[in-house]
Amino acid sequence: MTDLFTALRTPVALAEHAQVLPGFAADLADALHTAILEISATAPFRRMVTQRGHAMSVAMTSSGSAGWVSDRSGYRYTPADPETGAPWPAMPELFRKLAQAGAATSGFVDFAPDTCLINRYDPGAKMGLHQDRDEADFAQPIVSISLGLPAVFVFGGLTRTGPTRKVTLYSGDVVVWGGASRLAFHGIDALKPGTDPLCGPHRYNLTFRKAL
Ligand code: MD6
Ligand code: FE
Repeated sequence: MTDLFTALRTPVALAEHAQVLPGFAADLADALHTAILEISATAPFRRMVTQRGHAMSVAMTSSGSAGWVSDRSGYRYTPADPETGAPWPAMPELFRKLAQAGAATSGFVDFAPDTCLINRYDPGAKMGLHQDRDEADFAQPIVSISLGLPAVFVFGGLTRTGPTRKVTLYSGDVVVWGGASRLAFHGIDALKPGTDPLCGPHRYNLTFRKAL
């Protein structure tokens, strides 16, 4: 019989080729948090505007050879931070290794992320249902790491209006998806206020992708 802690870390399937790895990054939470603060000292968190001109409630920055940006002309990946003109901070080796380990654990052995988008949620911030489809190569999965306050992740299918399921993501949880689920719709419900021992009033999410 497996013990309680092993059971807690058993992958939770969301759909074909999509699963949560509970606590996979928990031991590295402190180091991840420190790296986020370092990156955001160079490339500050900012609330970008959508094509329609609405400020997003989630604040974002990036690391890696490409960073995700949104403005009145649409969504895209850029090699430099448009706020500073400087290249995005390098992706920390810790980030890359952890993302590759999560991917490999989920059956994606050759994951080569070139970007890590960092989302910061403050109470009330949310992300509507969307697909991640600004990347060149949908054969590569996405790996996402949650840190700080818990959030309700909404996971749907390949159409916007299909059924969804909800799962709470806790600090240290990793989500991996690709293959048949690579273009699944998903979002995050409004963050409930709280105080996380490490991240205070925030939730951070790191999403790793092969963008270019
Ligand atoms: C978030 N995540 O967890 C938002 N996208 O804050 C995403 O939008 C996401 O977690 C693709 C794959 C995994 C994700
Ligand atoms: Fe997404």
